[in-house]
Amino acid sequence: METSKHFTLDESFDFKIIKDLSLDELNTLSNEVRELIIDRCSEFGGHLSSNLGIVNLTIGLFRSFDFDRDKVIFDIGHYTYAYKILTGRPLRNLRLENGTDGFQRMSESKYDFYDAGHSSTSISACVGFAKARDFKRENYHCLAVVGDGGIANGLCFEALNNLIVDNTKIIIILNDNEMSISPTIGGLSCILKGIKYNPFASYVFKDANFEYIGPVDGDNFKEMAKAFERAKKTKRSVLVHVKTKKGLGYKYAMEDKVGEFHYVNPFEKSTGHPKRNFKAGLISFSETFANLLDEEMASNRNAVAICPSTTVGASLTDVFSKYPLRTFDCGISEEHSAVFAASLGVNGYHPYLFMYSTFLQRAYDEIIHDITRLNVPCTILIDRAGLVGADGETHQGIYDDSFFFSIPNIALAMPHDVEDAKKLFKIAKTYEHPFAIRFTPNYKYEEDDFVSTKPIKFGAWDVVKKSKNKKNIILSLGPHINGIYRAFKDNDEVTIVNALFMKEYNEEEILKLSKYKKVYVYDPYGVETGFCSNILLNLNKVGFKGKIRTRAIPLQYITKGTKAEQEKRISVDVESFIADFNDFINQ
Ligand SMILES: Cc1ncc(C[n+]2csc(CCOP(=O)(O)OP(=O)(O)O)c2C)c(N)n1
Repeated sequence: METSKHFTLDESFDFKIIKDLSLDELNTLSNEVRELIIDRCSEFGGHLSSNLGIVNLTIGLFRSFDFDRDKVIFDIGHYTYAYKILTGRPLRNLRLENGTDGFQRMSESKYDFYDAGHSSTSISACVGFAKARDFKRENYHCLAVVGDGGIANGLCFEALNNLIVDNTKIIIILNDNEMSISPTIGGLSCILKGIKYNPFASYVFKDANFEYIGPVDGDNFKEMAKAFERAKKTKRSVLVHVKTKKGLGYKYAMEDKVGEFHYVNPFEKSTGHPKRNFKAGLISFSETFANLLDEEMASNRNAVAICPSTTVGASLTDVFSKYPLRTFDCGISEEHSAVFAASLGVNGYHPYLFMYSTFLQRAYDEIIHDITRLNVPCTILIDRAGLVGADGETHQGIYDDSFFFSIPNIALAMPHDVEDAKKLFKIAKTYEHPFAIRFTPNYKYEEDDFVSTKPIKFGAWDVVKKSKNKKNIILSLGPHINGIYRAFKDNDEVTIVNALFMKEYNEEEILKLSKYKKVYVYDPYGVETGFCSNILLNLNKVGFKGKIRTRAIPLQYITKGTKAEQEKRISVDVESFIADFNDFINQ
């Protein structure tokens, strides 16, 4: 296994050797694990900084625990690269269809004890593991490793609240690198910083009826071993506070104070710059909405913006630093952010609430109970709608439209290009009720794309191309409209309609649709219980007599791959649609 302090980090690596390594050897192992992480991320992309920061802590865990018996659950699961490497998964084809997953996956290894992707579930899951252990009268340690960003989310507080009155013992390892995606925000991070300077602050944890150990230097193997051995012996649950450095070992990641190396696309190791120009030919909806927000903030003192923890990915860093008093990154806090937005709406402000589709799921109740029930002006900008590619099943942005269809008072729209986006945003600014706009992060621009020159009216669909008769109609939405347009622009028996308004569209749109003999509804951005089902329902209501076919994302969890692969796998790509549509109209 080991040849003169060089480790073979492949499927044959046996983590049991870690317990016998000298301090020098541990440092060599840690450098080599970091090198492999940098190599793989530079080739495939991934969560670089968090993974570099946690390597020594992970090695420290292997020295003190035995994961053939003990169970560890990593919060979010995005910083498990070192853990994967040390359990014989050297990140081959990282995040590709047949490669290593970017998160912990029970289906991938017996050492991944739980699945995650969304933040702050680790302590709750760990309490469940510990309860099951106690029920079965078994004897092993249950650990939750959680970041200083993740632990500030309400879900962790619910778990801690439960734990305080429970005699189940778990070990919480707080991986404190003072960063979430960007620098950690909020009161808890001040308390954590305070512990470093003022040991009395640690009583915040002690008072909560579990032990507190720390702060421990996460680069010091001896200190970690001492702390972990102590944690193993405590009777009560215990929190070990470990200080780590995000980006450790890679110059550009260490210098990053904004969060740009938290998640990277493939990059040149020597410069830290993206390998291919990922933006070539791509138009960013995220940047478009960030610029529209900037203009609105400048002209309207009542505009406020909220984005829980994803400001970098949503291209909001500049506008948030330009208007610090009216913009809020509240940390990982989707539920709080939604209620915060609703209450600003009640008080006469117009909140712009930016969330990724997948994380908006956390705010489902607050959207019903607060934003839409109170029916306040609130624009929800839903980024990363549709299939997301490499992040896989925990991050797909395909459920939001389906859940909006069961909620009153909220309009939902989707632009197919930047011009649509601008027109929809203009409507949202003066709309007095909740209005959600969902969009893919970007789309590929082609010279012969369809561009609408007409103004948009609230609730109206956009006719992309009209046929000479009422035989066939395609109702679709989002950037794939361009591919449909290219395929059928010269077919005078096909009408194409861009359903800009997916919800709260005018009744007359359904009446017009029902006049056609064959209707095909194609929604490659949402599950089949969303827009497609809604059109079926409404056509039924008006007594539609023709034929109808639908194509949307089936109700399955869609695992990682590139977006194109995922679309093909479930047959929602434009080519599959075109073939099926031709079959439909030729029957
Ligand atoms: C509910 C939810 N909201 C947002 C995210 C996006 N996200 C992924 S990693 C991350 C930062 C986590 O910070 P921390 O827990 O401190 O870990 P670090 O990456 O700094 O090591 C965020 C916000 C998420 N995964 N889940």
